[in-house]
Amino acid sequence: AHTSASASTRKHLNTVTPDDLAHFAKILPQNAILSTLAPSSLPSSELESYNNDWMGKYHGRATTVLRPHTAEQVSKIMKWCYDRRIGVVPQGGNTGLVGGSVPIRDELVINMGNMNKVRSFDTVSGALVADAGCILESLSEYIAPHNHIMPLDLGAKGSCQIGGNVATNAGGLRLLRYGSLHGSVLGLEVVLPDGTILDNLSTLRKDNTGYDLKQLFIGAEGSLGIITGVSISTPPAPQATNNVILALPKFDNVLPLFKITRQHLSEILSAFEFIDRTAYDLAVKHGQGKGLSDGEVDGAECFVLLETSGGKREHDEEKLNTLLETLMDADEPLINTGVVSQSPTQFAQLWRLREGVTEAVSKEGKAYKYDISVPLASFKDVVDTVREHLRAQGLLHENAVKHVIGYGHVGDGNLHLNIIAAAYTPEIEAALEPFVYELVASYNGSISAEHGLGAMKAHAIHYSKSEVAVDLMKKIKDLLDPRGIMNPGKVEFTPNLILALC
Ligand code: FAD
Ligand code: 2HG
Ligand code: ZN
Repeated sequence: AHTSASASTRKHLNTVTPDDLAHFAKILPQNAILSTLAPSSLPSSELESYNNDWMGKYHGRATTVLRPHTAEQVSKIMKWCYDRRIGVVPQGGNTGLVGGSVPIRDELVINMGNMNKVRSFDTVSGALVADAGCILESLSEYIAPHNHIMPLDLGAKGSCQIGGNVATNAGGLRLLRYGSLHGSVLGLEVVLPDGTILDNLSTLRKDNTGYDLKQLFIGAEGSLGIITGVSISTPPAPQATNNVILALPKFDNVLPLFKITRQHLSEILSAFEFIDRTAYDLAVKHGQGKGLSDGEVDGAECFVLLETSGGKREHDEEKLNTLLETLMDADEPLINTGVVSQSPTQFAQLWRLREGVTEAVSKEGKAYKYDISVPLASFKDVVDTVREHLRAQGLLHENAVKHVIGYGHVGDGNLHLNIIAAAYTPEIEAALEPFVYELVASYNGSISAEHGLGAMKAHAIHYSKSEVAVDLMKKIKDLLDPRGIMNPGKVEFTPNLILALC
């Protein structure tokens, strides 16, 4: 197991006992309580999917998982856990990539999967109010007949929950167009650590009465409370969408390509995503989408997937075609070639190439994931520097690190650096950390652009935030969660006490 936790986490918290279980049985129906403790006595295999993360990197030892149906039930559970000082891990779809959604030890897991009802949808304003456990894709399907879309989209859409999205402030593939959840979330219902329900489920677009409290919980990774309801602004569905995959002879062309693309497409540009050659080859190898023919990828160092979303198909296509002609006709073309999707199926296949990289990577091996914000011009240098560092350490071979790849959201300055290894080992981790964090800090970047800190990076917040900022965060955490029961070991601000467990 590769986890890290503060020593204080372990000392002050109590574990779940059969007496606690008896109390939970007064709050929840029996089928909403999963426990290896008596009297349930389930085999621990029944809790495997709740104790292990998506990557198979982080492993908890929870004895008990609760699956409440209502905010009132969550409130009663939290009140009990507060009084009893039981550590609690809020869990959504468990697709997080930083070890935030599984316990570090045997904390109680509160899984939100049973809270999956849409509460209301306003077809005029587009305000959607839903239980936190609603799956992102189900919400997209719910509002599609009303010609609205969710303001965010990500590869994990089929499993991640809107509450988890908000808790991680997930970015994803539409951020360039619709901005972050700090802008589109209108209100939240949150159960605080002592069981108090903060009902802030407003559907108002404008409300400047005092502090905007919901912002505290967006991206707090379950460290301040459990989100039970989300009110979110959903934009009208675009009338026309197109996408195109472009093969570039060299990385240096990405920046000028981004500039010229923005000039030509302006308001209709809705995504500009980057995939390096190895990431592309892995996506193809593991059956994630179809793009260019073998001949077309020859000589390509990297790829860009761009999407347009606009109001009129002919207008958008004309703009896109003019851009492509300009690119191809230049004296020194920025691209080798490009494929424009010709059908909804091909549109989805091109997107799959980009969205499917994470899945392809997990089929190829065990990934160390660094989700960083660095200047766009340095994307390739970062990937190359880390690869050379691993080579110098003698770790770049089939039995250790197989690939070092880069892909991500160029439009947002967010690079996903993935180091794909045969297995998770202490040697590889020691070679990567703090090396990668120091490298990111040297660019004044962020060690977590969109995935959060979780168990992986809680101790490393100092690489991206000043002492003053961290101190203020600690005060906020202490104010809202004075007993430190919420998601212990993640977003904890006790870096000096961190112990690395391997
Ligand atoms: P979980 O993984 O269950 O939890 C994540 C964190 O939120 C944990 O700390 C947990 O304690 C907390 N949490 C969950 N629910 C609640 C709640 N109701 N109240 C309080 N805290 C809660 N992320 C991106 O930002 N952009 C991407 O493009 C992207 N693509 C991905 C693609 C794939 C294939 C995968 C596997 C992951 C991807 N992710 C991406 C990461 C992940 O999907 C997102 O972070 C997602 O938002 C997590 O949602 P979840 O419901 O699975 O939350
Ligand atoms: C993406 O943009 C996700 O595809 C996942 O944020 C990135 O797996 C990763 O490192
Ligand atoms: Zn991403």
